Amino acid sequence: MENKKWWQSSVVYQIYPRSFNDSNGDGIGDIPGITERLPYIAELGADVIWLSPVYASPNDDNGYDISDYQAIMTEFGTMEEFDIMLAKANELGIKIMMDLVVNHTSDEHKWFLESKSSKDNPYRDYYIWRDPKEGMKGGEPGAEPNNWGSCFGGSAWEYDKTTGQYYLHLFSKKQPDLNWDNPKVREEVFSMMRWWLDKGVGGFRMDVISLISKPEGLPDGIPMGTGYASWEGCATGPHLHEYLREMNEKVLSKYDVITVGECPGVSMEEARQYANLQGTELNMLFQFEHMVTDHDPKTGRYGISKLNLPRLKAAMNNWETGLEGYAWNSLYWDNHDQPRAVSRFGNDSKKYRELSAKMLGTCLHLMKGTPYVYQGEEIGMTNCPWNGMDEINDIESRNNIKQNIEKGLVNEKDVPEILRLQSRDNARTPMQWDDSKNAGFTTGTPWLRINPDYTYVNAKDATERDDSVYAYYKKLISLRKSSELIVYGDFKLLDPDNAEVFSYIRTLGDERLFVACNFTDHEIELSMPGEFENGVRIIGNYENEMKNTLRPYEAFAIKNS
Ligand code: TEU
Ligand code: CA
Repeated sequence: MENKKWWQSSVVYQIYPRSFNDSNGDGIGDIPGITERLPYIAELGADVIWLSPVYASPNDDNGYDISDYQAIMTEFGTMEEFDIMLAKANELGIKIMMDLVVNHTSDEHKWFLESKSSKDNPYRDYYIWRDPKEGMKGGEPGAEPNNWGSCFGGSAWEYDKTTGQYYLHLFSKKQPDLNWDNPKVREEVFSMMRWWLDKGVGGFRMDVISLISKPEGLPDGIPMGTGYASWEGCATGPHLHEYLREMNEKVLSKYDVITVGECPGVSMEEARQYANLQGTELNMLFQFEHMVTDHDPKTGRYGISKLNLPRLKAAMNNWETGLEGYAWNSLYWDNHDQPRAVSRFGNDSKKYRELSAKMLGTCLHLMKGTPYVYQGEEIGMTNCPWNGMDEINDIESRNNIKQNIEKGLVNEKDVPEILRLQSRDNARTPMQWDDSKNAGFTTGTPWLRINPDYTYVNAKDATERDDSVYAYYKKLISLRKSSELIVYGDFKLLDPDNAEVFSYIRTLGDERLFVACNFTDHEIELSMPGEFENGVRIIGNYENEMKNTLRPYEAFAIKNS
């Protein structure tokens, strides 16, 4: 492997600040609360923290709508408290990777307040404004400039009476898209990035970076069941790689940082450019193919989803092999936008929760790429048993389920089940620290419901037991640090059509690793490749080793010598 990079053998831990740890009893997680828990993350063995946005924001999308990139959200604390947290993390050998949200700003950002004030304001072209459709009156249905839909439901265009034009918002109408074709916008972003890097942050996760260049002329897309064209259709416009190369040349190449681009809708061809090994754009990317393998095509995410293991394996295999030799991959089961891994891909019953969480950790962490651990995944946190929409905060769940009901794609009676399966709030229930009131997250009233299983799913219990999911994740993470085979070995999927077992082989020189994971609650006969018969088991989630069978949710890895 030519020019090895530190972030290729790193493990990243993601914090969603609002739900991580509340230090002042207002029911909302904050930066001093993060500082308190840094030793817990260091103990796990993570090298980097991906910090979801902490910037000033009106919280229409919980911080992904930024009103000042160089100020801290009041609820989260002060810039001084951020500096203390940063210094403490760096002292512990943990880099802070900031969340760079520059496809859009908040509509309360000063740039947008200026831009919307008049057509000839110097900031007008910081955003994307268009006239109503030819011959139609602004604001009337169908007058939008094209048929693009917002990720959060409805049209991606909002009519502004003051100037008689529409502005583009691929997310909420309080998140107007920046116009990256404007060099002034690019310079503003680059100087803000330098400001954070000069403070000593360790890199950036780049929010929906695949959307920053839009298709020429903003043409209509292919309408979905909702009547709108998918917002993802904007991915990879004509200037995208030009802008990322410019960002790399002017900013990133001057620092030794980790960067990961969030790229919904990305093709393999494009991905190989985004995360190319020559380092001219970003280090790695988040693709989404494995995140849609359980979706019902009729409803999209917000319907009754169901695990389809062969599809999941094919998606993971596609990216493990498709990037090989061209680009670097990220590895993740969940994040702040996705349901909890153990509920979605494993089994969150009392009997199998820990076993299947360890199986999922084995399956993911022994693949090729940089693994990401989402807060709570390391203790096997589960989806929340929501009763209904009134408990839900997330704008995406609320708007998309409402839209699916209006379009007759789902029934009202299915809403609780859909929420339990797919709401982003499953990942946003407060971190469960111990079995005391409010799971030790806050002494106040938590901003979002706490999962009732906190009495037995919590970090205190997990860090006290050596057979916990946390202890197992620690082993997986330290294995990666001691093995070039795990970091750099190539990946070969075995038995692709098998709907119960996910097995694969890693190879580096004459070193080989066989990984087998049972995704079911029953015992399965396993035909082990001969070369591993006398191999050495390097990790497994059952105490004793059995060679030719996989017990319920059993996972193990065997080295060939
Ligand atoms: O996510 C964009 C995005 O693709 C996600 O919304 C995800 O694909 C979707 O939830 C799937 O249903 C980023 C942030 O991670 C997300 O939290 C923000 O809401 C969004 O961008 C807008 O900034
Ligand atoms: Ca707080």
